Formats: sequence, structure tokens, C-alpha cells
Amino acid sequence: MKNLLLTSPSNIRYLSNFTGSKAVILKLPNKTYFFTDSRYFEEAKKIIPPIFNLQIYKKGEFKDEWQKILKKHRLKEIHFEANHLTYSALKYWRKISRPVKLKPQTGEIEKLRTKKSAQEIRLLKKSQQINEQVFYTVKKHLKTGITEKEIAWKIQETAHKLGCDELAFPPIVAFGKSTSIPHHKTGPGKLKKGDMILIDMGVKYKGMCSDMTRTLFTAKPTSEQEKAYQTVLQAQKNAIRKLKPGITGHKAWQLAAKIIDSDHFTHGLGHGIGLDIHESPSLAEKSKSKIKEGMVMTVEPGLYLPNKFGIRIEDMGVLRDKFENFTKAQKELKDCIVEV
Ligand SMILES: [Mn+2]
Repeated sequence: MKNLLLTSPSNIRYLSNFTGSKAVILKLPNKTYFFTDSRYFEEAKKIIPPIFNLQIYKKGEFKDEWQKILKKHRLKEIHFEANHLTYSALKYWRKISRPVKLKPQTGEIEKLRTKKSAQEIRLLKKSQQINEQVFYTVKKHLKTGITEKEIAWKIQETAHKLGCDELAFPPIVAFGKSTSIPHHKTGPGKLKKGDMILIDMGVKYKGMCSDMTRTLFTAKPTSEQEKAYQTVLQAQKNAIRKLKPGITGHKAWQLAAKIIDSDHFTHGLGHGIGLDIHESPSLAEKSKSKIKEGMVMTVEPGLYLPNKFGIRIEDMGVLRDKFENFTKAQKELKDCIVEV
């Protein structure tokens, strides 16, 4: 096993439960060090599992502590997290670690994170339950004249009231034509009678993210809209029904892509979710990674007609021998028409 220098907050939290802002883990094959400064001593002592060798240093004395450990283990090289270290931070680490070589790696800890524990699954499900409570509360505020930003703010406020840590990502709220942009930037647009509405939202509860998208109608859908909606819904249901352990991310994507014309389905089918909103595996056209039992993921096909409208329906759940859906929010077309 490699010697790992871990600086990603999510990876640190995953291994140690620590949520403070200042910590570094040095993971060696037979010993794991946890470095934090004296401000976090009390918290670290309480929550860091005993397997960690806790190294508390005073401000300004980290370098000496670090070098002592490198010498003690006669390390030759350490692998840093290429996706989680800035260039200037790397220069610092190289300087204080000399003559030990620093080499990049990606995914060592992320790999462990793909299969969720029973506790993580419980929290992810709970996170999505709260997300739906937020959604149903906010839905009542959909009235003509309200702006996308005001709805986004209601989501934030309601999540806070319901005890969430924070949002999992800034919500996407799109009215009318803006629904045709898959990642529309929530703006000042006002809701008009007849607009379609797309809301993509997620909360963080005890560190765990949720993610859901619903597309709503404020008037009877046109036949084009209805046809598009039923296509996306059918594609999503087909994927949910047929997801099973062992298939590749590509195969999973195809379950929906063969139903929606690929010119209009312009993104992946879904993604792993956990401490981070986007984790492995990727359920996408070019993904060769296999989906496995115990992984928690989203299923979110979409269909976008530029300058007209867009539709996305997103649920999340855990893969057992089949996909167990956490998302209960209604998605049949008749239940997605709102009075504004
Ligand atoms: Mn998503």
C-alpha cells in the first residue's frame, strides 16, 4: 500500500469523523497519523478513532512534528491527493518533506467510499426524506410573480429550519424556457402562469448529501410537453427497474438513453452520492466502472429542447440486488401540475 498524504476534507471526515477545517492525515501501511493544531485538540480527542495516532502541534510548529515522523519511518515517497491540493500547497509540502518525494495519486480513499455502510445508508435516506419535506414546503410558495432566486432562498431557509447542516449544492430553480438549460443559473426570472418549472435540489444532513429533481407544470401541458415528460419518466422507470450489480456505468446510462433520443439527453444518467454530492461511480455514456451492491446513486435522465423547455426527473437510492429507491416524491404527470 502507498504512503498517503490526505488533505481532502471529505476523505478526512470519512476516515476519522473529524469535521474541523485544519487537519492532515498521513496514512502509512501500518500506522496512521492525524495532525491537527491545538485549537482542535478537544474535538479531535473526543471523536478520532483510537486507531489514529493523534499529533497535536502548536501554531508554527507543524514542520518539526511532520519531519520527525517522516524520519522515524524512513519514508522515501508519499502520495498526495492530486485532486485536492493546490499548486502552491504542493510546493509547501515538497519543501517541508525534502528529501521525501511527493507523487500524485487519485481515488485511493474515494474507492473505499463507494460502498456505503448501513449507517451511511440510513443517513443518506434520511437526508433525502428531509429534502422532500423541503420540496413540499417550498412548492406551496410557487405563485405567479415569485422569482427563481426567491424559491432558492426558501429552499435554504426551510432546510435550515429542518435541521440540515447546509445545502448539498446551490439549488437549480428554472422557470419557463430556462428549464431547457440543464444547469441553469438560478436568477431573477419571475414565474408566469403556463411556465414549466424545474427544481433540482439537495440538502446535507449529518454530512450526507441528497439530490432530487422534479419538473412541474403550471397549466395543462401541451401534447409536445406531455409526450416529452412521459418519455423521460418511462426512461427513468426503465433504468430503475433494470439497474443491477455488475453492469457498467455505460450500460446503466443506456437503459435510459435508448428511450430518449440522445440529441436531447445530453448528460449522464446519474452519479454516486455520499459525503460529496458527486462521487463514484459515474453512470454515463463513457463510464467503464461497474456499479456494485451497497453503492448509493442518483437516476436522473433529462430531455431538453433548446429555447422551448426541458425535463429532468431525478431520484436517489441504494443498489441492493435491485435498486431500492429512497425518493418518494410524486412524479406521475398528473401529480406535477401545480396551481399558481
Ligand atoms: Mn444529481
